[in-house]
Amino acid sequence: MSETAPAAVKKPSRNEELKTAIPTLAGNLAATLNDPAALCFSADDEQFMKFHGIYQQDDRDLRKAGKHYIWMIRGRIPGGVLSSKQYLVYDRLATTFGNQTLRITSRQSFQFHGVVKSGLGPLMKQLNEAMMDTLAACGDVNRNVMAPPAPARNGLQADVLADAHRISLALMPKTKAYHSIWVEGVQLDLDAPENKDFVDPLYGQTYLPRKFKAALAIQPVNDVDIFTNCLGYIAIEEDGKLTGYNLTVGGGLGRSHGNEETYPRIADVIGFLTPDQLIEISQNVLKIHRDFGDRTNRKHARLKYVLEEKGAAWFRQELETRLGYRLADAKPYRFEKQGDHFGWDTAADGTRFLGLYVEAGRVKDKDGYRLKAALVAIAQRFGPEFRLTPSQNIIIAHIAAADQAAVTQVLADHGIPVAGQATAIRRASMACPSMPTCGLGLAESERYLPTLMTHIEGLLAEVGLADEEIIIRMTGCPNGCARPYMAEIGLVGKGPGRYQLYLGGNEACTRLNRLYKDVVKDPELVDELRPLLTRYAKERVGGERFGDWVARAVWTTTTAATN
Ligand code: SRM
Ligand code: SF4
Repeated sequence: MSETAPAAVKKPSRNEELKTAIPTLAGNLAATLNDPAALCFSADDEQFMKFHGIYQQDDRDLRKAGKHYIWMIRGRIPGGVLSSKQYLVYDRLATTFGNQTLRITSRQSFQFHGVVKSGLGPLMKQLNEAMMDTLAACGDVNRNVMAPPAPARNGLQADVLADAHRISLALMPKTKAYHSIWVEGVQLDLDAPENKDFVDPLYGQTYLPRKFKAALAIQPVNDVDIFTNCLGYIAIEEDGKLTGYNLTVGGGLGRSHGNEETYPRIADVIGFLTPDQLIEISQNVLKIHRDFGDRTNRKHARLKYVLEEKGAAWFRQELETRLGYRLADAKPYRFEKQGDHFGWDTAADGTRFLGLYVEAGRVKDKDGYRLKAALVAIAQRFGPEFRLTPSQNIIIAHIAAADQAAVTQVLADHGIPVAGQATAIRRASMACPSMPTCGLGLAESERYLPTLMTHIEGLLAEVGLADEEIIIRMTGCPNGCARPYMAEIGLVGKGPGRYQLYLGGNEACTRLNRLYKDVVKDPELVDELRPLLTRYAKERVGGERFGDWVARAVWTTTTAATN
């Protein structure tokens, strides 16, 4: 008998069992969809639905009166670019089947919220009939691929956007269940030869251990927050032409309160590749996650943990072995800022584009502010392109120079100013949805940040910094959907009305911030920030940003609070 018992073999998670049992991801979705008496989908089907871009939720404001089921649907919109025709379909579906709003996400997509069960089938069918889809917008697969949204100032942007589309297509799951359920409205025929022993050619039978995220960036603007992605490409140019990309791997932000095994992580820069290598490298990075990610613990299953535990050198070697060739070394690169462009500007082709601030990414009509109606009017009259940004804002692109004033007028008629859209600090803020739709929210976020920003604007004026931009991001829980761990001030929900306060990210979003205070109650947030901002106003050197001042003056004199 051996002296020590063998280490217990950890059991794969429930999601792994589900994927193994039904690799087509069909679940029992069509039957429940077509059964008017069924109020909701089963717990197992909830997991399958995610791969189809759909979340089963319940309205948390109404919970006291019982569960009121609603569905959230997320689009697959690589690089966030939509034609006017496509935009009008999104708008119409949100009006007919959703809660009359469209939510621009922090990964350049749209979400419908508040869709009722009877609207789910028609919404999905009509979206697909308009040649758009939601496949793989959620689930253990590659998610919406991000790319810089600003229209081309040189040849680079169009190439990078085209590469975002190539990656998105190459990493799509191949199951026929999506088409069968949402377009044909019937359960997938599991006896058909192509479905019987279906195994996805890229993902295998069990897909990935967890979600996978990819983005492309054009330096010096890090608008896509490249280092927070599992897979990233930093464009390298020569004479305005794309020569290739630096590959980044292993970023991610999600964590859980009180669980030291979970943490945000900045990606490693692995090497350089040419555009013709892009697809095989993307697929092989994904396969390394597939083969080495932790399938026993979903909180520890992202690619970032493989990188952290095995190291960047190991990763590069594993990738090169799979590719059968060596990667070139990474080229020098430099990021200077993140964020969006606001107001009118001119693209390389001479057309005009307009960056519009959208509070918390919510396209809606409320009181005198009628953004939703204005965008419809602009789409119908001028036919521009709509570009969703990773900071939840929108760019109206390809407007003829002669139409610029008319577009400005349409917006003004709907209560939307083009000049002075919001203060610099408000424009640089982001919040995740949290209440009432997100089942994981611990504290308010989207509904609370605007009020808090008004108080912070007052505080900035009080200390003489009214025009200062400070990146503030809030989330209702530690999952990090609005990327709070990269912000100069990050607020992370801990419980109702309570937030963790993180400080010290930088303008280029290349540095993680640190926990400054573990619990701050919402009425005390401004008082907590007052002494810091007062000191910053006095001590900053030149145009030093708040986050850089924190890193210089606060981090060196305080010990980080504990998780
Ligand atoms: Fe997220 C889960 C919303 C970007 C990390 N996220 C969720 C869910 C689906 C809640 C759930 O699982 O039940 C949220 C739906 C709320 C609702 O009612 O709409 C949700 N995430 C969002 C969006 C809409 C936030 C936003 O303000 O725009 C973003 C949708 C992006 C998209 O179009 O695909 C969104 N989520 C992110 C990001 C930022 C990013 O990708 O750039 C992150 C951090 C980066 C990362 O992935 O590491 C993020 N979301 C998470 C996590 C934590 C994952 C982890 O590694 O632990 C969860 C929880 C989970 O997956 O179990 C989550
Ligand atoms: Fe929900 Fe948390 Fe994501 Fe906010 S950060 S949307 S509360 S999962």
